[in-house]
Amino acid sequence: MTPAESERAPAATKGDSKVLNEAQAGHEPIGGADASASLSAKFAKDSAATRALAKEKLFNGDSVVELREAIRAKLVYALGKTPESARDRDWFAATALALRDRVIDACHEGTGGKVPEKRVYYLSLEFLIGRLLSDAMNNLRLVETTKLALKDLGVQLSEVEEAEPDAALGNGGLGRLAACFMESMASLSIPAIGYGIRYDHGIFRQSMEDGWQREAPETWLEEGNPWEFPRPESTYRIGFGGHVTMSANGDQIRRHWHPAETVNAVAYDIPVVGWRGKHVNQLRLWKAEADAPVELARFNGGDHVGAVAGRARAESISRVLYPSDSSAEGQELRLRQEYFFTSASLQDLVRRHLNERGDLRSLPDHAAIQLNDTHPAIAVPELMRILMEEHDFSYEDAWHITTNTLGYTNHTLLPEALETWPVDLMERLLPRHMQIIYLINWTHLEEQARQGKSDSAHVAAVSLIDESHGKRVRMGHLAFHGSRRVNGVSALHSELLKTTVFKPMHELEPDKILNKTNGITFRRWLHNANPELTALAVETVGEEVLDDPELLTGLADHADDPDFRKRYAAVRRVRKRKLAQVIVERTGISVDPSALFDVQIKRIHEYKRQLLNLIETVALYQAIKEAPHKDWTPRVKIFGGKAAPSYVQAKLIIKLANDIARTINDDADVAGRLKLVFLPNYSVSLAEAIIPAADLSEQISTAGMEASGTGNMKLALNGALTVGTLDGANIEIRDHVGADNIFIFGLDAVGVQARVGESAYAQRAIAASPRLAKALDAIGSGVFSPDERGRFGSLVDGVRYHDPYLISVDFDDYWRVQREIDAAWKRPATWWRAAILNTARMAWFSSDRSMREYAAEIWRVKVD
Ligand code: 26W
Repeated sequence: MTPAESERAPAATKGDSKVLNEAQAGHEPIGGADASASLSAKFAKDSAATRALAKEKLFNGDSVVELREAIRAKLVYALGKTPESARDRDWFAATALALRDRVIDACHEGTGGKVPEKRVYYLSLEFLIGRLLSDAMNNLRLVETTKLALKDLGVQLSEVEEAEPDAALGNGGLGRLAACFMESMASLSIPAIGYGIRYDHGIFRQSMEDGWQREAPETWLEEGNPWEFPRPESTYRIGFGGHVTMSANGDQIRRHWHPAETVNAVAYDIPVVGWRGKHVNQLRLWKAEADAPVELARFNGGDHVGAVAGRARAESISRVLYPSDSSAEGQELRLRQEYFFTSASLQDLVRRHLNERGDLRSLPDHAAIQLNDTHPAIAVPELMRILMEEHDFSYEDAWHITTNTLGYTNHTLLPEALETWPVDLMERLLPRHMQIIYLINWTHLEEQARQGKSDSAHVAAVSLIDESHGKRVRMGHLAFHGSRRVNGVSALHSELLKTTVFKPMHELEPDKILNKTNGITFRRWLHNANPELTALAVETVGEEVLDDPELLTGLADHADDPDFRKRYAAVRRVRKRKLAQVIVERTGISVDPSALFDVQIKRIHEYKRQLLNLIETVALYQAIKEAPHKDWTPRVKIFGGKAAPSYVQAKLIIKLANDIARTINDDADVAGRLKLVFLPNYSVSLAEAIIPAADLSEQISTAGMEASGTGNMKLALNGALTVGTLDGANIEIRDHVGADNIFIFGLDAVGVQARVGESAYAQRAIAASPRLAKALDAIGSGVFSPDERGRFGSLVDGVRYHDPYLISVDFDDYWRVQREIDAAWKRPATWWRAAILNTARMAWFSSDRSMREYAAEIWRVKVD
């Protein structure tokens, strides 16, 4: 935002608290607290009206009775409970089962049993889908019907919704993206199957113990999962280890893999219903089961424990999600998970293709397999193995089929996140695959030699095997080479792929890398998460906005209407009150809903720079204490996110946030101006509560390091203004919402690259910034950790002496833009105008747009 948009800030004189209150009044709902309560009721009515307007399919008295009886029958006959004894969790299961029936009806109506021309197979080790009830109700247009049916049974829908555990089968961005894509493909009627793992335990539950992160196992399946269908008839054998033999048939040599160990992959399907129930896809998750649950001979021989040891080993494959989303830890169990789900998925889709079409030669015409990062990259040799070993294809034909069926999406450039597997581990666990990888690599390097490119530097750069520190398979190179198209997830990221990690590969095939900027599903992140804002949009631009987000643009015409601004601001106010309640319930901290809610929610990682935000918080705290009577803009800094359990520095950052919170929240000198809250156990459902209540969205990664970001899109769509670097999709968000409606600061990716080449940049930056030096001194000397003064020494020294994430270099500009934001908040008319323009101009970031682009340019699937 530029100061040019000047609108005079209400004059606030030092020490005049009455004036300060008036300045804030622009952020109050019309009429204050009472009016806000009645507004809440009005919105509830509005959204009912909106939904009725939007023609809920079965919205009439009969269908309420019908659904009520269906829910009652599920409770009694499927769950064996009585309405009197049922807990919310039972009502949830009964409601989910009743709705699942309707999803299945929609599925049968939609496809009519026809074999689709082409299917998308989305292979992902993570699907962070969250709760499914509101998605299902909304997409079936049964929200009001369900609410009334439950009311008749004496139950409140909101309580039932709260009783659903999150399906948290993912770490962060990559897993949530897969969930948004699944919803969008169903809504666009793109025939698709998502393939992943049915983890018993999703991402760990985070709690705080004296400000430190503690992890506890997550138990979403404890009481079963009413959405899923077990499909024991779709079970595949997955081999590990063993040896390879050869046989000759004329001049044809064939190889046969004899695994030492096999594990069964059993399918569980979760239906994914699209918008208005027109189409239903499946999410097929694999559970690992032992071949023989008990080794009988051992059991009968008296070794009762040893007899079930094999079972425990086999089943450990789908036991738990790896909680690291930024460093490849290289553990054997992880490789077993990757191969397990990839092999099961490929066997399943090959079998389906053969049933439907009879001949695997036509696989590329009828199947597009998308690899979500390199986690399923073993698909390249596995599909080759299936084709050559089980279906007698020649190497050349198998390669043609493979490379015309696979696509690969890259989600990170961080070197520590790029997967490589030691060759000796691969040889031990997947001996046949290692042979095939060598064969692919040999063919690949022969082709280079044929083109006269056999100098050792070139060969080392394009080889699928990295020999620089022991021999390791580069999974990124393997996925790149085995795919028809490779894509990055934002414009900047896709360009950086071409100039950094994949530069040598890109030069060989310059048309292979495409950009497909990420998106989010508006059904979940606007319609379901923010029904009040949705009601306002429907009322303003018409109910068609539910089908076509481009119509949100029409809101821009009202951005200068003071009345509309008030209504838009009142919606935010309702959500901020709700969030304030969540905050006090979960942390005991009470916050003022009229303060600016400044939100940073995402995984805790050094490159995302929560530490920059915390240092700025300390500097602000110090500035307020020095001039307590200045007209500071009241702020609540809200943080949420999990740290990988083994990531020491990230866990220390959480502790720092909590230590700062304890100090400043109790300090009367800053009361009413500054608070800090760390909300524990960030999750999809907590995000749904935070995002509609956010005024400011922190997207402050070191430029060049955040591949895209998708939280940035959710927050901007809901009208939070972004403070961000020119990184990932922030750049495209700026292009859409307009440079006047976003706060950009700091070095860009080129600037970062130049600066890291210099020496002592951190020392110089700190010497030039007394404010930064003072904040670092406070943290480093134990002002926030009097019980252990040296606790944060390593964090502070990291910034002072090394600072690979350039916190020191970007600090002053960050401080500058934050003060600009303080000033902008005092001009409510301008603030709300910018917020409205954000909502109005974010339509392009719908994952429907992303999916249409993938369909047209990568998968070659028709979308009506
Ligand atoms: C092997 C360990 C590991 C696990 C997961 C390394 C890296 C990952 C993911 C690729 C990390 C991830 O989630 N990346 C995020 O993907 C989002 C969706 O494209 C982007 O929006 C985020 O910017 C990116 O960090």
